[in-house]
Amino acid sequence: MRSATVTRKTAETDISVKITLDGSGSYDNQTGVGFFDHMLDQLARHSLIDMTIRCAGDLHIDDHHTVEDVGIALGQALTQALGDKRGIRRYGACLLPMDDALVRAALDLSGRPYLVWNMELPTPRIGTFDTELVREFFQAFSTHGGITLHVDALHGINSHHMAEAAFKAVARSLREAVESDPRKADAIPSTKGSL
Ligand SMILES: [Mn+2]
Repeated sequence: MRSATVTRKTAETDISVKITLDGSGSYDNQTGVGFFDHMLDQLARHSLIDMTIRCAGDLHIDDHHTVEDVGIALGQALTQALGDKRGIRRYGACLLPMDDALVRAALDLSGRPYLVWNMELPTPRIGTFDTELVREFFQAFSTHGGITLHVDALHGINSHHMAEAAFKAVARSLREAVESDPRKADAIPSTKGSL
């Protein structure tokens, strides 16, 4: 089983992340930020990566450190669980509709972090959640997961739907990319010989 546990403690957040790549999409995510938990649950459910996340963050300031630092720790856990990336498909992409929202994600587990983010959420907040933090999460996750990640909103009028479609699109892409490729199960998927 490819899995990882990461703990990360700073003056701003105290986090533990446990993931299993070859899971069934079970989840138990508690960060103290309700909407963010809802998004992390989507990420687990639709990637089929089992995910248990706890974060005690400085929410008396705002949600920023909690969301960003969970992205960092989750990216670190992904890097750790993937190991040398032998036998994985490496690439994943998904075009995901959710009512009015249509979001495209494409990713490469290249070890080269790069985020292209083309999604403007129409409202500054979803409930009490600052919509800027959706990008912040994926910036941290792609940086520490070594992911080249493109996210494009092709359509959308509702911020909740658009954010959720983004998490689901990345989840489905991730599912594809981390899965083993039975035609090349023993090889690292790069002509360089390493990723
Ligand atoms: Mn929802």
